Amino acid sequence: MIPSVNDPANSSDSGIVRSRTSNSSRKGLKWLALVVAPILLSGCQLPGFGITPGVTTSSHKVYKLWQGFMVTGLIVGGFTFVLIIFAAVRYRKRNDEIPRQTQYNTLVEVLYTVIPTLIVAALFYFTIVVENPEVALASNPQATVKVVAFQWGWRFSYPGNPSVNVVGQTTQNPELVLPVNETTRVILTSLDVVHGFYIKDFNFSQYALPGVTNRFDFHVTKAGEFQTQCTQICGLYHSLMYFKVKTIPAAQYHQCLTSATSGDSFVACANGTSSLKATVRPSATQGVPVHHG
Ligand SMILES: [Cu+2]
Repeated sequence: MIPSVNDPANSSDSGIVRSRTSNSSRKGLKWLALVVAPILLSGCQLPGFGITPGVTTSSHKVYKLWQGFMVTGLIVGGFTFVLIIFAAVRYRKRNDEIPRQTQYNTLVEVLYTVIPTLIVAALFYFTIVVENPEVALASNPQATVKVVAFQWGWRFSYPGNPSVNVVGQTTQNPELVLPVNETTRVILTSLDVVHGFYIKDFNFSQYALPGVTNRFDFHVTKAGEFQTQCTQICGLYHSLMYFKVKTIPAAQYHQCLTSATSGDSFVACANGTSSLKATVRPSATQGVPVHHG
């Protein structure tokens, strides 16, 4: 409830009310400035709120969008929290008299309808601006990988070399190899139930849906190894559905893919080792196992 200083029923003490109101609104503004100023002044030193800028071209934009959402949420949530505490303390019950009734304040009602609508519209706009390029498909991706999720593992196959298939399930985390500074098309589906294809350092998540093929592109900017996991509870061993992403220089990627005779030799070449990686067993290229239950 916002007290109306123009209420004729209170004309006798309207001067006192006005001075109280202006005092408290000045105090409120001071507090608001104390909360908002550090956020504004810190500029690009904003915290990541649990995520990092990541290693793809779009992960940086997603990172900024996430920061924007978090800062907006903190301002709105903080402001609402202050108002609730202020109202509870300032207008707490002091005696049995019925307090002044100040509903139907048109200005306040218009403000609390219009401002949240504008905030949501702005968040929606920035989401579209960031998301549309992220899900847009390049006309000529330099690499392609097919990803099949299943209970409870992953299969990666590379149309550039049909003999390269990498499969891992439960404790055998398979390795997905991607080139750096090139665009890779990922073609994703699921054999059985809904799985979540999530790479933390890419700030990216996509459903692997049975009967549906999802396509998206990655443009990785940094070589390294990145952990991933299934983000949909998909059955008994969902918690073991990990895989590793290894990003390597594009020249090495294409050389390894061309010369590989199996998924294992491709992964070994990408890791610069002649021996096979422990995470991919020799039997892993024999196809996706069938699961029951
Ligand atoms: Cu899963």
